[in-house]
Amino acid sequence: MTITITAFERSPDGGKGLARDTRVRWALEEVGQPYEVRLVSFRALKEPAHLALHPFGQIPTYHDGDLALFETGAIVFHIAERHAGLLPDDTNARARAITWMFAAVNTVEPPILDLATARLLEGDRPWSKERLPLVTDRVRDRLKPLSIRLSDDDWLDGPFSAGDLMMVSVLLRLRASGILDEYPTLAAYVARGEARPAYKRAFAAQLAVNKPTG
Ligand SMILES: N[C@@H](CCC(=O)N[C@@H](CS)C(=O)NCC(=O)O)C(=O)O
Repeated sequence: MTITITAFERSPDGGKGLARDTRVRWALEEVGQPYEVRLVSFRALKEPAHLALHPFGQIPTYHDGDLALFETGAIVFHIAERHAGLLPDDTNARARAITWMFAAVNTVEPPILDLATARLLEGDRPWSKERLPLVTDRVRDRLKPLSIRLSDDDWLDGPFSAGDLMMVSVLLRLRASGILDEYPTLAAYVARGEARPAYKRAFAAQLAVNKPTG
C-alpha cells in the first residue's frame, strides 16, 4: 500500500516549510518510506470528504491501506513505531523519546502558536501592544529550560529520535520572531535538524509545491 498524506494546495508560508506536512514528510524521509501527497484547497479542507479524514478540517492527514490518521504527533509516532530509525530499541530510551514528542506538541508548541497568532492575526487589535510581551515571555519560559536541558548535547536524549524531529519542527516556527537567536544552544539544535539529509528532502518536496511563481 502507498502512504498518502495531505498538504495545502498552496501553503500560506509560501514554502518556508512551516506547514505541518513538513514534519510528516521528514519522518517518512528519515525511515526511507516513499509517499504520495494529495493537495487540498482551503475550501476542500472543510468539505465532508476531508472532514471524514480529519474532523477539524486540517492538514496533514495520513492514509495507508485501511488506516487513516490525523494529528502530526500521532502520525509521526505511528511512522516511528512501524519503521526503524526514529525510536530507540531500548524500552526506557524509547519511552523517553516519546516523552519528548509529547513535550514538543503539548508543552512547547502551544505558546509558540499563541505568539504566531498574536503577531500575525491580532497585531492590529488595540490590546496587542500590551499582550505581545506577555505572550513572548511565555515562549521564553519554555525555551530557557529546554536550552538548559539540551546543554552541549546534539540531541535531547542520546541519538536523534522522533522526539527531536517534533521538537525541531515546533521550534522552527520561531525563526521569523528572532527569539530563537536569544538561545544559541537551541538555534544550533534547530540548524542540526535542518542539516539532516532527510529534512532537506522533505523541505525541498514541500517547496516544489509552494514555490512562489512569477
Ligand atoms: N494539532 C494539529 C494541528 C494541525 C494544523 O493546525 N494544521 C494547519 C496547517 S499547519 C491547518 O490545517 N490549518 C488550516 C485550518 O485550521 O483551517 C497537528 O499537529 O496535526
